[in-house]
Amino acid sequence: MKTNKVVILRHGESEFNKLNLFCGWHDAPLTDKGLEDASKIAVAGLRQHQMQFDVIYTSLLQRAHQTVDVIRENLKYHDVPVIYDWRLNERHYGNLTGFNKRQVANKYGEEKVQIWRRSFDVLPPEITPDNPYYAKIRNNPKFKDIPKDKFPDTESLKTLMLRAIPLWEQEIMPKVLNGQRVLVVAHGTVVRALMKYIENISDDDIMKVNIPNSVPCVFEYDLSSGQRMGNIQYLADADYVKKETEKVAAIGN
Ligand code: DG2
Repeated sequence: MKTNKVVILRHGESEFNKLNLFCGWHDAPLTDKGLEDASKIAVAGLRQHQMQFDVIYTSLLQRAHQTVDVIRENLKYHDVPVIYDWRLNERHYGNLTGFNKRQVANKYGEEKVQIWRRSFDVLPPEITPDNPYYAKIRNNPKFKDIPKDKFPDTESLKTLMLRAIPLWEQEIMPKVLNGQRVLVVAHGTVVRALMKYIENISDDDIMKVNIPNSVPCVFEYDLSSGQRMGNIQYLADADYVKKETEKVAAIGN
């Protein structure tokens, strides 16, 4: 049976992840730990499983680009083309952008914060011009080609899926089913969106899914039927994946 694998990865720890701030479309860089984990965890997992790629897809955000750069550098993938697409950007966190998750939980309650973070279709409040990150996001030159009517002021998992799944269906999957080896380097909510779609996870069950930084997730397809095979495989130690997933799920300090 001829099969092919596609790998989806959340970037390494960003400055905003470290400070426990809602990040979304703010263009935060990786921390030193994020850079180190991209190499120690992501590269190590890909190397151990002898993963090779023909093309890499990523978002327009630097935390994803830095992760791609570490992978290309360490695995000598300099000739592998990288496709940058805004539809792989993290969900826009609206007016929560830049605020500390714990402080927002203290103000609005943990339940409300978890609904904003993990529900399928509840939108955070729209970003307003007085938000310290409003102008930076609106004027980010990387976003200049995003169609005006598509530029969000807030997004839920549901609205993120409306932009990300067409890219997956129309561009990425045809390549995968054609035998090309594809790596997607994106963000927590984008990985959840793709997983929800691929695994047909219900709107309720997706609330419990959390994605650790720097852990490659592998999905295998039967090329003759186009069907998914087996379970998701995480290319990292199971205890590490569990510990990091729990950290992401928690609101933090
Ligand atoms: C995080 C996700 O996105 O945060 O936007 O703050 O994957 O780009 O670091 P990422 C953010 P949570 O939804 O886990 O709170």
